[in-house]
Amino acid sequence: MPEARSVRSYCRTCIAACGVLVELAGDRVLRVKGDPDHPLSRGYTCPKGRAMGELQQHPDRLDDPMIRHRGGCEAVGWPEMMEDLAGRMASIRDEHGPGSIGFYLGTGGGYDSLGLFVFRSMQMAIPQQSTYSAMTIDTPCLPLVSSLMSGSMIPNPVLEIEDVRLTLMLGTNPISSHGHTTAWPNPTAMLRRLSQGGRELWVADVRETKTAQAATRYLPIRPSSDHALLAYLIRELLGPAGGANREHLAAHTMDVEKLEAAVASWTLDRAVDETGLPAADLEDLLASIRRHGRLALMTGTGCSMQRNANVIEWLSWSLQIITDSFEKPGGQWFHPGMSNRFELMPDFDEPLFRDAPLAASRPEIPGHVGETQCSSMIDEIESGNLRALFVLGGDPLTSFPDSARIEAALQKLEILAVADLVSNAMTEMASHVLSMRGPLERHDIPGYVESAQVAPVSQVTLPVCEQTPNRRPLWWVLSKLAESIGVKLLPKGVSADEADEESLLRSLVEGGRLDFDEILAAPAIVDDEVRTQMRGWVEKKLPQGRWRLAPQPIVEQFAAITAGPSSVERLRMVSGRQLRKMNSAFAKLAAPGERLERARVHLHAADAAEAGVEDGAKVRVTSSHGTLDGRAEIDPTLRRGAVWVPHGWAELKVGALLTGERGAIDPLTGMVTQTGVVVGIQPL
Ligand SMILES: Nc1nc2c(c(=O)[nH]1)N[C@H]1C(S)=C(S)[C@@H](COP(=O)(O)OP(=O)(O)OC[C@H]3O[C@@H](n4cnc5c(=O)[nH]c(N)nc54)[C@H](O)[C@@H]3O)O[C@H]1N2
Ligand SMILES: Nc1nc2c(c(=O)[nH]1)N[C@H]1C(S)=C(S)[C@@H](COP(=O)(O)OP(=O)(O)OC[C@H]3O[C@@H](n4cnc5c(=O)[nH]c(N)nc54)[C@H](O)[C@@H]3O)O[C@H]1N2
Ligand code: SF4
Ligand SMILES: [Mo]
Repeated sequence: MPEARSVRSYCRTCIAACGVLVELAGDRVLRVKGDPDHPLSRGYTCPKGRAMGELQQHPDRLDDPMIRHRGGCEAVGWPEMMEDLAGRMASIRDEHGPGSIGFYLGTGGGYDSLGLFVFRSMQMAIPQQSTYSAMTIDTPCLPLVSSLMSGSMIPNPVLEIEDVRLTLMLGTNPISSHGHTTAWPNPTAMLRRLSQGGRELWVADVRETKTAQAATRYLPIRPSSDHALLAYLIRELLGPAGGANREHLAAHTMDVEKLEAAVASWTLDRAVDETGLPAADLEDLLASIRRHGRLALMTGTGCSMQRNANVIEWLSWSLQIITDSFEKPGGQWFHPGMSNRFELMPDFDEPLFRDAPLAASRPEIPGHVGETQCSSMIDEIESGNLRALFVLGGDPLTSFPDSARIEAALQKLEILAVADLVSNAMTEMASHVLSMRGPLERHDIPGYVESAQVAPVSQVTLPVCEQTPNRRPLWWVLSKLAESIGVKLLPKGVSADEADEESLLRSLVEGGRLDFDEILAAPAIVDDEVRTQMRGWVEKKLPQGRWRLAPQPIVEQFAAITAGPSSVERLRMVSGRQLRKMNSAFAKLAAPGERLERARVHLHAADAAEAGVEDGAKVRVTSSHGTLDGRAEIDPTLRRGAVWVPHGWAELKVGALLTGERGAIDPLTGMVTQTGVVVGIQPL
C-alpha cells in the first residue's frame, strides 16, 4: 500500500472554487476535504466537492473514446477518433457549409478553463460554425441589461461583503447553489456576516429556503412578481418622500424622468396585489433602504428564468444606481479581473447587444451575445441546418425545454459527439464519445468565474492525479479539430500535439495582476487593494460617465407588463436547485456517508389537498405545453401556489413542461421561461 499524501487543489464544480486537500494513496483518491488555509472557503466544502474522488474513480468514468457503429459502441484510439471526425466533418462542411457544424458548451465544459479558452478562440477564429452555450438558457438578461445600461457586457455586480449594511436577495439560494453571478464559498458564514451587528439581510423567494431562514427578514413573494416589488421601491425613492441620491443622479445618469414615468403606476396597493406580500413588508423594506442609503441587491435564476427577466434585472440595476450603490462602500462593486485586467479595456461605447439572427430557422431570435440561442437548436437540427453537434460537458436532454422534441432532434444528427467524464443518457445516444480529463487530472484556473468572486482572488491548480493517455483534454480535442481545416487555435501558433498544458495555463495568466509561480505557491492569493484602488473603474468607462436608466427595448417590455392584467393566484411551476447535485451531474454520486437528492414534485400542503394529491403519491403536472409525472412531496417551505420541480433530473424532466417554440421565448434574448410557468396538478 503506497504511503498516503495530501495534495492541495481547488474544486471545479461550481463558481465558489473552494480550496480542497485531496488525500491520495498512490493515484487513488482516499478523501477530499476542505483546505483550512484557503483565504475564502476556509476549510468549507459541500457534498459535491467531497465527492470529487468518487467522480475520479467512478465505475462509469469514460476511459476510452468510442465510435458507435450499427452493432454498438466500440472503443477506438484517439488517432482513429480524430481521423473519423475530421473526415465526416469535411464531407458535411463541403455539402452543407460550415454553419452545419455546431458546438454546445455546457456547465462541465465551462469549468474546464483551457477548454473554455480554446472554445472561445475557436468561436472567434471560425465564426461561420454555430456556437451555443448554457449561458443562453441561464442568464442572458444580465449581459443584455449590462450592455444597454453601461455600454458593455463586462460589468457584473458582486457583493462587497466588508462594507454592506443592507442586502436584498431575489430568487437566489446560495446555501444550496453557492451563488449565481456572485460566488459564495462558505455561504453560511457569509450570510451570518451579512445579518449580524445591525446589518440587514432580506430574502425574497417563493420557498423559505435555508438562505431565507438565515435572513433578518424573509419575503414569501408570489412567483413571477419580483418586478412589482422593485418598481414600487423605485417609485417611492424617486418620489416626494425621497431616498434616491439626487446628486449622483444629476452627475452620473441619464433618463431618470423616463424611469420615473415607467414606474409611476406601481403604488403600494398595486405592488401588494401583485406580490401577495403584506404592505408592512414593502414599507419596512423601503424604510430600510432610506435608512441605510445604499444596498447590495442580488438576483438569481429565480429572476433570470422568469418571463420578465430583463425587466427585473433592469429594475434591480436601476434601484442600485439611483441609490448610488454601485462601486461605493455599502453597495456592490465590479470586479476588474485578476488574470484579465478589464480596466485596461477601451472605454465602453455602444451596447454590444447584437441582434442579427444567427439561426436561419428562427429568424425572430436575436443573436444576442454573439451566440446562437439554445432555444433555436431544435429547429436548426430539424430543418437540416445543423447536422453535426459537439456537446462539451453539457446535457441538453435534461437542460433544454421541449424534452421529447430535443431527444428526437439529437437522434437525427449525422454526428453527435459528446465530450464528458461519465457515461450517461447523452453518451448512450452519441455517435462519438470523447473521454475527457476530469478536474483532478487537469491544470486549471478559475478564469471564467474570476470576476464573480467577492474578493480579488487568484488561484491555480496543477493536476492532482496522473494523466492517462486515453482521457484527453478538451483544449486538445478542439485544437486538433480546428487544425484539420488549417486553423491553429493555441497561443503562439503551437500545434495541439506540441503543446504543453502547464505552458498553456501560464499563458492565460500572462498580462494579469500576479505571477503564475507566486499564485501556485499559495492556496490562493487575495489582493484586497485591487478592490479599493480600482473602485469606480466602471463609472469612468461609461459613455459620458453616465448610466442609461431607461433602455428603450426594456422600458417597452415593462410598459406591456404594466398595461396587462395582474397575475391571479394560481399554481405556477418554479425552478430551483438542490445542494447535492450539480444540474444533471452528481445525481448518483456521493462521498461515503453522504446521501443523494430525490426527484420529487414539491407541493404546498393546501395546494396538494385541494387537488387531492397525497404526500408520496403519484402526481401529474400539466402546463399549456406538456405533462410531467412524478412523485409528490409535501414541502412546508413552499409558498402557496408554487409547485417546485427541481431541474436536472433524467427521471423528472421539467423541460417537458417548457417550450422554446416561436412566440414563447423572450424576444430580446431568446430566453426560455423556466420558472413561473402556469401549471395544474392532479393525482395519478
Ligand atoms: N427547466 C430548467 N432548465 C434549465 C435550468 C433550470 O433551472 N430549469 N437551468 C439552466 C441552467 S442555469 C444551466 S447552466 C443549464 C445547464 O445545462 P448543461 O450544462 O447542458 O447541463 P449539465 O447538467 O450541467 O451538464 C453538465 C455535463 O457535464 C459533465 N461534466 C462535468 N464535469 C465535466 C468536466 O470537467 N468535463 C466535461 N467534459 N464534462 C463534465 C457532466 O457529467 C454532465 O453530463 O440548464 C439550464 N436549464
Ligand atoms: N448545488 C448546486 N449548485 C449549483 C447548481 C446546482 O444544480 N446544484 N447549479 C449551478 C448553476 S448552473 C447556476 S445557474 C446557479 C444558480 O444559482 P441560484 O440562482 O442561486 O439557484 P437556486 O439555488 O435554484 O435559487 C433560485 C431560487 O429562486 C427561487 N425562485 C423561483 N422562482 C422565483 C420567483 O418567481 N421569484 C423569486 N423571488 N424567487 C423564485 C427558487 O425557489 C430558488 O430558491 O447555481 C449553480 N450552483
Ligand atoms: S461549493 Fe461545493 S461544488 Fe462549489 S466549489 Fe465548493 S465544494 Fe465545490
Ligand atoms: Mo446555470
